[in-house]
Amino acid sequence: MKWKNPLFESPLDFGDISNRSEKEKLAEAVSSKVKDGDVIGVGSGSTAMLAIKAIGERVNREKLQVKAVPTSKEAAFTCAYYGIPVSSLTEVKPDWGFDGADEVDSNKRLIKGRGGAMFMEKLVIASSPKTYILVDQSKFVSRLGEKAEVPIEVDPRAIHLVEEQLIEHCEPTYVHLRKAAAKDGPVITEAGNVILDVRFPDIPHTMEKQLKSFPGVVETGLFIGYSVEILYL
Ligand code: ABF
Repeated sequence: MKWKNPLFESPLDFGDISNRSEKEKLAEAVSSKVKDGDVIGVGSGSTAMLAIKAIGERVNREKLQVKAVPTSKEAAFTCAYYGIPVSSLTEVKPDWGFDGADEVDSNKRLIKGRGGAMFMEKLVIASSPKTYILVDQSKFVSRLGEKAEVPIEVDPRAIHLVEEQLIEHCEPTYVHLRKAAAKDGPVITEAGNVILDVRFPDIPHTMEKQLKSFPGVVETGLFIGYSVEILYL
């Protein structure tokens, strides 16, 4: 008897998604950029999942040979579900990529990391000559940090050290340890770290590098100066 993977039996509908129809149009737009033979960096979050679906449908319909470099287990699973072969940065270099964001300002500076995958997202974006950032209208801000907190992925042994450094050097409005739910323990990232969600009164251009210089900081959700093109309706 042929074994069927039970993970792939029920339809994948991604649950409730805010601004879904706008995100679906962005997903279609990015899927039209796929060419036969492409190695594609694949982001995380709901917009990226809809884009994987649109790409998977095109790839299957047109029998295109592509490879995906996923930024999370969620992205890898969704690629597998739609029959898109996955690879990794140790094997291939992406030709281009796509991802979502939580905030974008007029200088293409981003805050990402609501799903806690910013470590891999940054590795894949930094390895790709160009990444399309798919954003619905709710993501545009005139001042970075206007609505979103900046997530900082931290080795669990360094929480207090990083918090002290943040307070001493960056004067944050607050620093919160991200929890799975109000009474639960901390969210643990795929790399086994925790996340501090930090509100800053101001985010200067130098802040991404400054935060990375603190011992214990693995990655941040600030994406400043990367090769990105913002895709919106
Ligand atoms: C990922 O998904 C994250 O970096 C970002 O935080 C989030 C955007 O989510 P969505 O596409 O669901 O709005 O891209």
